[in-house]
Amino acid sequence: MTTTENQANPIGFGRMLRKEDARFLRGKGNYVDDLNLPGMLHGAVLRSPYAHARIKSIDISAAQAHPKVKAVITGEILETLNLAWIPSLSHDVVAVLATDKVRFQGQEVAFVVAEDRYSARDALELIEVDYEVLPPVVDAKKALDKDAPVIRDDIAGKVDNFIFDWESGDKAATDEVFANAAIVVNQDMLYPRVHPAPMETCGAVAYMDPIDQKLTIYSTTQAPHAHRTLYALVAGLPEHKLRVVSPDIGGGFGNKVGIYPGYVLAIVGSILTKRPVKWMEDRSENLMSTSFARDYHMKGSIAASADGKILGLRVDVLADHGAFNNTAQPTKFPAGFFHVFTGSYDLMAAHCSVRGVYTNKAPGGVAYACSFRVTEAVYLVERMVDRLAQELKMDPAELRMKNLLRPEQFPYTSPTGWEYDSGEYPRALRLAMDIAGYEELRKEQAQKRAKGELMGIGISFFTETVGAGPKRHMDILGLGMADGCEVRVHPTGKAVVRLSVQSQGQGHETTFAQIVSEVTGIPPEDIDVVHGDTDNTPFGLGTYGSRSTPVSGAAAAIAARRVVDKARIVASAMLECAPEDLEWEKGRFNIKGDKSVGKTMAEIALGAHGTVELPEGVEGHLNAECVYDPPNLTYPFGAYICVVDVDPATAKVSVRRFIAVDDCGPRINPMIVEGQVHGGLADGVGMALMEVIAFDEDGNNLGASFMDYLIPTSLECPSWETGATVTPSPHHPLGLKGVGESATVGSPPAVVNAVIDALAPYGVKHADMPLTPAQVWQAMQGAPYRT
Ligand code: MCN
Ligand code: CUM
Repeated sequence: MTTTENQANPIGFGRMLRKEDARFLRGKGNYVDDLNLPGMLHGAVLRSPYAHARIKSIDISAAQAHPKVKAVITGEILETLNLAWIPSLSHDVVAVLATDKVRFQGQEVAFVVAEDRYSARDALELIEVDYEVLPPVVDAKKALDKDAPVIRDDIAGKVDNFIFDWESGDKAATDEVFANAAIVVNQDMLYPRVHPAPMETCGAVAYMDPIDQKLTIYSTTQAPHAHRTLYALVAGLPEHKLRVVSPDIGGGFGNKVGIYPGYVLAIVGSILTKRPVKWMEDRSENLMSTSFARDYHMKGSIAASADGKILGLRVDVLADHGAFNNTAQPTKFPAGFFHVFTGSYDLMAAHCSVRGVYTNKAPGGVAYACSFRVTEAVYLVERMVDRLAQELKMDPAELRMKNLLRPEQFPYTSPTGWEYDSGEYPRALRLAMDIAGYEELRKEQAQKRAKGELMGIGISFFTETVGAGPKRHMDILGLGMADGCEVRVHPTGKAVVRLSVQSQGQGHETTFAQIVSEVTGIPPEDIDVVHGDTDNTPFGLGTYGSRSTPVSGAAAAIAARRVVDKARIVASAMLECAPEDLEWEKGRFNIKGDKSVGKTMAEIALGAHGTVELPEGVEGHLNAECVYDPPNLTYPFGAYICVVDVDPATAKVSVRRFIAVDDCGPRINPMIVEGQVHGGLADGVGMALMEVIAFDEDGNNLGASFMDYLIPTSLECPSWETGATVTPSPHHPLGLKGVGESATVGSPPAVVNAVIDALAPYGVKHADMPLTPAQVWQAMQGAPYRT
């Protein structure tokens, strides 16, 4: 495999500038909000100012009388179309527009369609809603109190805010391990509610063509095919008359997996007005009402022998799912993949239980590069291991080295049933320690402590679980998670690859061309990648859970191999020899033993489309397709080390260095992988130090703008130091593992571990994220404090 380190386009894998940047860098991207269809109208959503209130009446007459308003839609009107409520992704229902009650601040109450965006927004002010304010449930820990207000009284017979109980692992075996362990450490921790906050907010343009009755929905979606099928199932629209187009997406990060009320409202608006309708939310709407992430209250316990052999792990989770259970994960897993929480260690037993509750907050939960909640799982185990190191007075690197899974244990089945495909963990940790100069850093830390300076070194080692998923275990609302790919080679040897996944910034137009190039030898610049249009791409479930490379990448590799297999037959017909007498040399077939006689892919393509006589039963042209049902997920991993300085006077944390060694198998494009890692590390610094969606006691969202919801900038980030090891996946056709969420999953515990390490002279054992100066200051004063 080529690993060309220059920026010239390689054949196959290697560093290569992104093809899509030709338009992005010139400001020529084509986002949903760039669309301007003839006669297009604009929609705006009226949202609830209250977290919990009964709707007594809605008066839309003044809004309807506005000269530029074309339609005003309420929940009552949607009820007549059977669209007031739609199924959620987790066997619940979600209100498109509130009918009975509003259940979180920012919930959709009415929709105005007008000639222009300004008039639509102006008309919202003319709608009179009479609310009866109800007490809200804001604290998940109080959601199950006897006297807690019942949020979901729309569900027949519902008398509490309980959603589900779910568990994994062997409870009895775990209890026994704990009963016999020399050391048990307990730690409560919160992974706070955060938001993916993509640069582009969510939006849609819907157009129902009144002539051919075809509905086209241009929307910010990570999963166009899944959306189309769900629209068909929910609204009873014929699927062949539905086209979902996802143009350029300005960041998804899980925020654009689900179907939002606004999309449905744009569709209904278009059906009612017979004109295209655009709906585009603003920043506050995005932060207040779309998929949040995390909000896991965790009670962890870790058991070990006196000399630091980790024996068992258990955790009880209270999961705040907001007002509707609309988390997006494979059906059988209400807590996503949280039960991979034993992480990278070889333990005897483990058990987790998760209880989901409703609160008066926006729904969601699975977003923000979470790998279906592996983020929460990695945070839990990596904080617990550090807590254990603290109690044992053992170096956290040494404790990890002692307990990491060893290469010969792979494939490894975890105590909760995951089969890790491959790994060389100690090598990755050693490399990270070498890059960091770990031993020297510890010496420096000791010298600084002697002077009263606070320096901290934090480690995390993570195992990711990506590439959902095998059909036998995983589906989303009954749809299997296979992905399709079609490769078509044109007569002159150029090619087009059609994918079911959808890039939101990950660079698929480049990397999928590189995959096909790697297999066929056609240069990547001669391969066009088509995605994001259900009329022009094969079915598949879309991009999330870093599944594009593990699933769709495998489909592309196999389809490309099928092209090469076919090319061999065509070449043999052209050269009048047997297919077995040919030898493949990336991009051409030669007669075995004589490189001077052969045919290039371009010549073969022309032959396949030309008059060459092919053997009986072999069809012409040079196309192939594949639907890939992955046999297992892929398990990328990494070792991260963070160095922080804490100002003892102001409690401000500065991240001085961050070392990240990632192993995602072979790298298609090392530059893109580094970009993915850099972005994820910034996410981690953000979550660890500043990001949180906080609420006041009335359920008011306190983070509804970037003035209040802080995201990291280059000023808070050090110059990342990255490294790589390469452990191929044994089951992926090219050995590839996903990487898109690795750094977001792996980095928060490294930062938190570093801060807690810095605060050791104060006896601090734990403090919850975000570690703002106020939070760190309180920890230094010994007072437990929560944002
Ligand atoms: N890649 C590679 N070699 C590998 C693995 C991956 O070169 N061994 C490349 C891929 O080909 C792809 C990129 O790295 O171009 C990420 O690949 P993958 O891990 O397969 O993840 P996906 O493409 O499925 O992307 C999804 C993932 C998720 S779930 C979130 S959330 C997230 C992330 O990607 N959202 C992002 N990274 C993001 N990056 C950007 N810019 N924008 C987002 O919204
Ligand atoms: Cu969980 S965020 Mo990504 O899987 O789209």
